[in-house]
Amino acid sequence: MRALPADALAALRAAGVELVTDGALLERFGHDETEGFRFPPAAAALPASTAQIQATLRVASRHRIPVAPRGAGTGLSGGALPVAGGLVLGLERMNRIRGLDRRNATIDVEAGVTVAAVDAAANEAGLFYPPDPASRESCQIGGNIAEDSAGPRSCKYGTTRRFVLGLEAVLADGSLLRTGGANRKDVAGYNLTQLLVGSEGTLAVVAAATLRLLPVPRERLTLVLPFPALESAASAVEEIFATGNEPAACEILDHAALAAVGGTLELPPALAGAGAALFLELDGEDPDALLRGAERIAAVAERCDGGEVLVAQDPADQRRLWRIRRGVAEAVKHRSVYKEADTVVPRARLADLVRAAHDVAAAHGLEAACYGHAADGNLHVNLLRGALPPDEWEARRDAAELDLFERVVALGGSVTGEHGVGWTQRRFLPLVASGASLRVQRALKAAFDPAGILNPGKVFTDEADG
Ligand code: LAC
Ligand code: ZN
Repeated sequence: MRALPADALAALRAAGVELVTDGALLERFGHDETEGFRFPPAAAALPASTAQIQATLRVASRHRIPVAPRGAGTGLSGGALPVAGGLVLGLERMNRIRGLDRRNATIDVEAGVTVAAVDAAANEAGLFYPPDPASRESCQIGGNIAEDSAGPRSCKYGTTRRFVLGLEAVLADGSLLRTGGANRKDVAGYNLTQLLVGSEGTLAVVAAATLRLLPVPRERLTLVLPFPALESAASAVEEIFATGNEPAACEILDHAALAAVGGTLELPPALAGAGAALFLELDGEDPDALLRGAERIAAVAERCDGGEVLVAQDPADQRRLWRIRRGVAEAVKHRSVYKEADTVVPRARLADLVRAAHDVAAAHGLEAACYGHAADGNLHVNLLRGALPPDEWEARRDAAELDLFERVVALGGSVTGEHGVGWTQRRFLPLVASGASLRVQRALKAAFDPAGILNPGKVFTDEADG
């Protein structure tokens, strides 16, 4: 890896920015949670204030050093990988909660605060922060904003972007950009806040954000529905929504996903042999209304060949069940080398998507583990290497993934629902973005970052590949 110029390092030190330059200590900045990639950077800068982020970017800009912004490194599309070398800009020391405004139900947080800590601070005021990625205990709000992350509760509450009211961000040249604020409505000028949400660290570095909070629902109910096959579970999803239910979460797991997580956690007997399962959360004010909802959903399950529904009212039981759902990604990873396709289709096409995933895996002779956010039509299709030799695996994997995304796009879907394009999905972006769309996206990139130092090699295929 090419070392950074000595005067760049000296300038960063003079600005008081904590630096990591030791090879062994840099190892942790060279990977995220995406498969087995390793791209150690030349150095990592860990600024502790917005002024230090500005100083870091001013130096990087002057020396044309590539900068890969990084939260906790829990991403699943390689968005934080420093593929072009240079500098990792880690936001972990930007970890202050600046203030919570009860009357406006907003919270001001720095980028390095974990999502769980944002929610815990909100809970103390009787409020909550709904987005709940599986990694919520460790992932950071800045990374969630960069990726527009989501989790089970996006079913009812929407993804991260719905909760971002304002940003304090730093441009590639070090200038400070404030967007939005605490206003619930604001149509003055272009909506730069929402442009930066989901921009994957390629347009600016988010230093802090003002987030919208909601009152904590008084009651929650968790339902787990076993099914003989993924197809029947997918049909049940369609019927649950068609019959006027609005769960807070509605998640789907196939047999292979259940088997993988069953290898790391104890499953309730009803799930141990199931072909698929749905995990639902109902929330609201009135416990009787939730129980009536649970009965309606149990009736749907029965019509779709489902087994007996597990209902958890006690918070500890609920947490135990959700641990199973949240543990799937880790469990699949431990089971086999894998490649994840983060497919998404309009919800009513979920059953078609499930069939397409099975067909494609079978056609390429691969095992697949499928799970995800059924309510959003967002299925993580994990292709598994199993015992295949590396060359054979890579050839089948690449062909299967392209085949799958072509089928997904034909169903009206897209090439990533929530994990981002990042490094691993770039070749698929042209399947959904037209020439005009890519032209505008590249022009935006050039307007924000003319020298192309921010997260190069991400999103588009024709930038420096490191
Ligand atoms: C999940 C992560 C992988 O849904 O997005 O568990
Ligand atoms: Zn997910």
